[in-house]
Amino acid sequence: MAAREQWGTRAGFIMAAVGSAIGLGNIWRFPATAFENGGGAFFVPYLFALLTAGIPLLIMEFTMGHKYRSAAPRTYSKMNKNVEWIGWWAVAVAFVISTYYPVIIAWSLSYTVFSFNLSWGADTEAFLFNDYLQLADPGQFGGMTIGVLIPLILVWAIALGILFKGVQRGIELANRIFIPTLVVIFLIICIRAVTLPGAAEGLQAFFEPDFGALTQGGVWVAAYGQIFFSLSIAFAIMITYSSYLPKKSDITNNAFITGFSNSSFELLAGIGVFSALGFMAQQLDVGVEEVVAGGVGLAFVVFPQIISEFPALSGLFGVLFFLSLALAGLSSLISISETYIKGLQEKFGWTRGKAVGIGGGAAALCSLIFATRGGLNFLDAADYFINQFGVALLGLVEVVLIAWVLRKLPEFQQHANAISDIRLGGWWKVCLGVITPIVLGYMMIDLFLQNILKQFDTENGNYAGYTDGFIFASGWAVALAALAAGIIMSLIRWKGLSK
Ligand code: LEU
Repeated sequence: MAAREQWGTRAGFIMAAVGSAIGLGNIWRFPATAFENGGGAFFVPYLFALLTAGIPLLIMEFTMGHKYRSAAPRTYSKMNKNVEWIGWWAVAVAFVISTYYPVIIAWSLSYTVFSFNLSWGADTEAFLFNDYLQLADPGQFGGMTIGVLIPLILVWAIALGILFKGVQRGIELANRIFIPTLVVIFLIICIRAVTLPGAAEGLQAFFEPDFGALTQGGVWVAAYGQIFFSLSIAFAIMITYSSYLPKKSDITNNAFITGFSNSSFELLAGIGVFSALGFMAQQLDVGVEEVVAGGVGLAFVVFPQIISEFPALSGLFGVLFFLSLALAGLSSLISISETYIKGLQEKFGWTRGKAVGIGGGAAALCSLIFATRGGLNFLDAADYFINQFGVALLGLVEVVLIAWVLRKLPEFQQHANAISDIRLGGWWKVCLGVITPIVLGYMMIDLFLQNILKQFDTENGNYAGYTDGFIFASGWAVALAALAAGIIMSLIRWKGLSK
């Protein structure tokens, strides 16, 4: 058996981990989530979630990867062979994310091209939904959208090409190029954005605290959801990446660097986005809250509008913005796919090439669903359900299992302390063993109740107003399928490395 692949340098590992963390979540998810959840007051639950759950979990996953030197399924099975299914469940959740995530990167590539002559015109909403996505009704496929399909193929070709090259010559090298480029581009965007007329009003809307929001459970749920998704924790990624760390590596310090870099970028994105929104609001002579929109709407409806209004060099600004979205997304997509590529390699003894071909090929094939005319609706439902009942639920299962069932925290603490600059104290165990399970446990009960009760609530209805049938087929079924796939994979015999 060939020696395990390893990162070439410490900086290479950090770039890759930061590259995974910084993604679409930072640029189009964070600013809108913060604004919807109390603006400046969101920082309180956000920082609380970062410090008590995000960074402690990141340290834990880095320790697991480093200690067991395996992708998630084998890591879990080495802890206890009865829990291998949790590792596969995490991998299956990553697989689902990797089927819709590249579609958003594909849109970004298209919009990079559209930026050259601002081809979205005056009505950017109609352009996105009617001209570009040609959106069909929820539940309908309505045939492929060629405009999405072509960049999607390109995204997969780049990602799988890099993954095929392996850890050092593929993932590490790509991130060493992507991440510094991304930071430079994004700084240019932010500097331009904060110097636009109206930027101050935008920033005020972003930072103005609404402390009443702190008493709402939903704000805390949003903060935890954002931290988990954004730090790529709880779904196999960071375990896989840290399994390539050389024996002599720092764990705790690397986790702090990764966590703080990600949050700094998130803050930067918030500043850039809200400055631009302030500018837009001033142009239209309305309040900032009237131009803000969540998710897809923010990046692909509001931003094109802002870009068109730019005093000068609109096209260039558009190219930079959408290119940064694509770059941030690509380095994250690579990390999501590496979870199943390495998992399959270890389980079946496949070469990297075979695992990239089969695993990556399967994900690419499934992603075609989201390139159909009904794609956006499927994407929206899958994203919501897999994040709540995949990522957040897995986070809870993971901490409860490790802290209380297997009681591994003292052993992990020793392992990390033996090789790290920063020593972990009792606070780390309190965060993972007490605070995180309580907050996440409460959140999950509330979420289940809300989503189940919604099926009977004729007034407020389902998530985003979708029908029961659609929510079941595109939401619940996807989240359940990931769990089922995890269990089935764990029942198959190991043909590669021993478990
Ligand atoms: N952390 C990434 C982001 O913020 C997402 C993850 C699924 C790789 O976009």
